[in-house]
Amino acid sequence: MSSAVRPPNYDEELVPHYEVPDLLVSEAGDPITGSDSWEQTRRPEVLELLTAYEYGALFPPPDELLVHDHSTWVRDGIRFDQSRVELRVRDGILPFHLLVAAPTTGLTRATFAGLNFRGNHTIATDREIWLPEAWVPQEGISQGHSAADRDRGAHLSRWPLELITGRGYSVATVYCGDFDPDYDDGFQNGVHGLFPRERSEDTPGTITAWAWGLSRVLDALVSEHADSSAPIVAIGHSRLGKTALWSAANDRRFGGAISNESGCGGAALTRRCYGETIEAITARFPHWFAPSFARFAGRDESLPVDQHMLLAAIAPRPLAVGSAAGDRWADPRGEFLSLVNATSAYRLFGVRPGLPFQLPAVDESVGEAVHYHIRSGDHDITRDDWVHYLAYLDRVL
Ligand code: GTR
Repeated sequence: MSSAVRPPNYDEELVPHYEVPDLLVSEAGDPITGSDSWEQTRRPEVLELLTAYEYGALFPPPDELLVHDHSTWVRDGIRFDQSRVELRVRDGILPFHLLVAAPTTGLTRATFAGLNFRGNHTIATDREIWLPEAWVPQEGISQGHSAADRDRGAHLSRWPLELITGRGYSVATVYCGDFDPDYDDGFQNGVHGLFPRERSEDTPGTITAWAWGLSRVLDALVSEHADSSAPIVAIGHSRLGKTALWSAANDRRFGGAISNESGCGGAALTRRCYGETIEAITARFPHWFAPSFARFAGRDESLPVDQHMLLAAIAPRPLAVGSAAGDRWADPRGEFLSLVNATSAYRLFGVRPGLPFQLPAVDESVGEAVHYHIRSGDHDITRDDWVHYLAYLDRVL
């Protein structure tokens, strides 16, 4: 963090008085009273505002998606499918490794589509899983920027595959760096390289690049399993939770979204300035957002959007927001209040969000059409989080 960044506020008394932008009034000042005016007027406006002021312009879909080198194996009641997918556009090719873990029954209630932080080989120990060919982050488990065998299974606890497949669900995952390496290179590499453009205020950041990638995971699943009617639910933890939300907000083919501790620029209300702020996030991660977002550093209240708008763009589809009590940086209360504010969009569709007014007790699960929980413990996605998400999806799907 640069020395100019103010220290985070963790005192509720010091949260500024704020008002979030009204979901139910259009930019022209007209009331939004039903699902039709939401779909035709307000949702497109919300997405445009989020594009212009926060995440940057969307990339077009690729011209072609080719699946190569398909392999499959079974272990402990889980069927693994691995493939190398090539995305082709006029000016280039972007390859990625897709890993799917499914129940061996061949029946799936729903597929969780989520990017992973450091490579498919970190989510399971199976030696069949290819190492990423792309740059991988240096901190933590790997040394240098190449993936290594010793990192196999390093993130096992984040992906409890036996639990998920045992409950009849599948997981489809890709290493986020296959779509855009997580460092600031001035918006050049990864997906950016496929669609070169002049730098501007709404140049897409890495979250938009990853969100585009998650839609390509969905494309690949749909092309491989055209006969399946099981919904595909976007999921992500932290920066990849921001990604899952932005992807599902734009791409209606996702049957729902799950945000695990996505915090600032994800589920949490920006205007609370609790924990991570625009100033802090754009100083450390200037490449995640469009350049326009950093202009609001230190004046979060004047940002024309707030994160309840991102959540509302997912309505009326299932939406779960999970926080952790020890993860003050991601502002659990701000994540809860953002979801509460987003429920006015859900009500337009006649669904009952069923959220309480107050932050629920730790480890309790609340909501009807939408879900919220705050887990005990720190910043992570754990088996306990998955237990909440599975119970919620069992109920609403
Ligand atoms: C933090 C960042 C958060 C969150 C987190 C993560 O350092 O400040 O916004 O995204 O990383 O992705 O683990």
